[in-house]
Amino acid sequence: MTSIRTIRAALRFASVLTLFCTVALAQLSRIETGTEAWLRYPALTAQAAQSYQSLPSHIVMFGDSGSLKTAEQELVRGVAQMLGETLQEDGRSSPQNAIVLGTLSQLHVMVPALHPAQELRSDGYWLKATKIHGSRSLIVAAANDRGVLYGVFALLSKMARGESLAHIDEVQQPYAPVRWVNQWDNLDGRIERGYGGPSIFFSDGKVRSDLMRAGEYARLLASIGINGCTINNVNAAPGVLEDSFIAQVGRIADVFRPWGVQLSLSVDLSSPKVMGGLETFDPLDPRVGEWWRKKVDEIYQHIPDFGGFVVKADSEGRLGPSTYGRTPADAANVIARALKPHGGVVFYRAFVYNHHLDWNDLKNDRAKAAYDNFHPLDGAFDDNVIIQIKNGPIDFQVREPASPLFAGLHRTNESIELQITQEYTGQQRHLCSLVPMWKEVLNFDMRINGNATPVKDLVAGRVFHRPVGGFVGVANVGMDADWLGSPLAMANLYGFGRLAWDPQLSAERIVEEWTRLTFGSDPLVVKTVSAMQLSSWNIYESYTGPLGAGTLTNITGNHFDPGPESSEENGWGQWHRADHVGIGMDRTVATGTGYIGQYPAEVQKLFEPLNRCPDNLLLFFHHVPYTYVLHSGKTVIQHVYDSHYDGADRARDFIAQWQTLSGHIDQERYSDILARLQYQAGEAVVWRDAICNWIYRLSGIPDAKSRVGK
Ligand code: GCV
Repeated sequence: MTSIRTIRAALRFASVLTLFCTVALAQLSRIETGTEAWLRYPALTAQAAQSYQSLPSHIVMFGDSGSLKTAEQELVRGVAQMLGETLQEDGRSSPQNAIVLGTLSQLHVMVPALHPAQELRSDGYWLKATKIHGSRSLIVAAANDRGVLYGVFALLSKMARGESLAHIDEVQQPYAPVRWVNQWDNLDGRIERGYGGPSIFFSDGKVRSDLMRAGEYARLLASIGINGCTINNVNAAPGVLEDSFIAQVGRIADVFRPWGVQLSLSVDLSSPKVMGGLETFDPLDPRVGEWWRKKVDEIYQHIPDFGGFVVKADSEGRLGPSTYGRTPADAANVIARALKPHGGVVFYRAFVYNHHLDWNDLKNDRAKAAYDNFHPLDGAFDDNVIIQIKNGPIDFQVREPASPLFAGLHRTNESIELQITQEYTGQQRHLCSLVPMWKEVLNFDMRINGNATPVKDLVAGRVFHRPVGGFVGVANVGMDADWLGSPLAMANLYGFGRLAWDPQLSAERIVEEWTRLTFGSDPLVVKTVSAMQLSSWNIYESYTGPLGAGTLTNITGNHFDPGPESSEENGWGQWHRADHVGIGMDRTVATGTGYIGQYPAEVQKLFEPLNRCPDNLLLFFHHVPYTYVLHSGKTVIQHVYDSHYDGADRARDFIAQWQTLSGHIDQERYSDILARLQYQAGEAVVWRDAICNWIYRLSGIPDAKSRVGK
């Protein structure tokens, strides 16, 4: 008995010492590398700290799960860094003068009279300042232990942003159960579309021996309410399901678990054949069903809280059920049935299309593929299958309309796939905040049966009362100190998490929160950085792909440089159809590909008539002459010229805006970001000149302001 106590005391001492050292190091030698992202917890000024003078000095915790312990440690760490005070974790059970952490049911055993204004759903939490038997307490109660962790992060975020806790009484609930990220990491350590260094999970075909960064990533994810992470590329290597590899993956799940992040894997549908030794992967062959069942059972032995699988099939060269004349529902269901007894889910991606389309056929249209493939299967998928739909019908271009498939599944679970990775939006070298773009798509009203049915409600399963659904973000954090290769790009990871938690939040609020947490609350910094972030998507669009023509990037190469000609004369279907007379894809029902007919009737009326179609999506839906006059009163060609010049000017203005912050933020991040903005300004000119000259050569129509073709 004595020895157990001694060991416990020693462990306790060691953990306090570690914490002390971590905090001391962070405070003393603060070099701003961006690693801490929005979890910096900087020491508050004496004035700011005053608001938290009456913060209780003890922690009382009900329960001892991994997530609760993590919550407690995070709270101690955050308060120590911001206030320089060590909260006492002395095992007390009295909630007086304490920060109380626990589930609502545990709290009620102690204090039956306390109730939040609404019933808490899974992962939801309640922050409440109250008096218990005359002394102050601060309650962090939740529906489950993970919710307590989220509540602690919310509390610390408020302190870091200077919000008072004195009278707090706030319930927060997630909008949907699925709030996941997909990493596209390859087992050799490279990341598909990765711009922030090599994988934090894999190296040389193995799970990395040091998973410290993976644990830190899970902490970042948990702090914004993300509860799942798929660790490998959707272009999945079958080897990920080898017995020896699953055991290794279990180590990643172990570092995720304390943060409430469920691990999942992308799988190759041909695995039963290519690595399982069967002669087929036909989803309707009973041997294949049995293979998946055994494989899944094995995974759960190593990872009891495994989340499930992501499937990319019949897409960009990946094998799929079409090999055997089977449907995506056949394929998804066979895996879903193996996962079902364990509570796992299958995300089946709707990104299924033919990349060998005949570009000469004006009726061909890649944008139609997702709806054509999945709408006829509505109702055929098992309840633990989720159809994962990219926000737009093509592929994460700078502007696309919301995919009509969101409105085309009434008896099937769905989730939206947003790309945090800036593949087509500047690859984290250009400032481009995607939060305003995501807000537009999430708020887009599909008007199903003439009712308000915004995309955010469809994916959350609220319209058709689906059991599961939500939000998936494709992320590409890597070993770079600042995770994404750019400190400013982290606003997109933060913004994705915040929108997945609550898509009602405004872009302004999210960006301001992120700025305060990342750079502090100096009013000039908050105003300037927020304004830059909020204008950046619009600016990037204006010098890369205005009027819905798509990002005119080099699509057969790096997806970064201008390359408008690369879109045409190939089977990939990212066509803009520019010729000597006009530009744009005719997707109308009347004369075009018929894509517009995939939307509910009211939405069709918005896009089909040329004179109603919004300017910013005109070229996505219509082929028009360069001389066509927009709602703005400008011709298409003049708009393209003006937009590119204006965009490049505004990108250059970022430099001056940033320079006003000299001396207001640390030198490391100031210089790093300044260099990036200077690079972006140069690139914007390259884009401007490339696109303006290209379209001038094609159309032969001069710029009214005589800037082009000189
Ligand atoms: C993982 C685009 C990207 C590919 C990506 C694919 C997908 O085509 O360029 O890198 O592959 O989308 O989402 O599956």
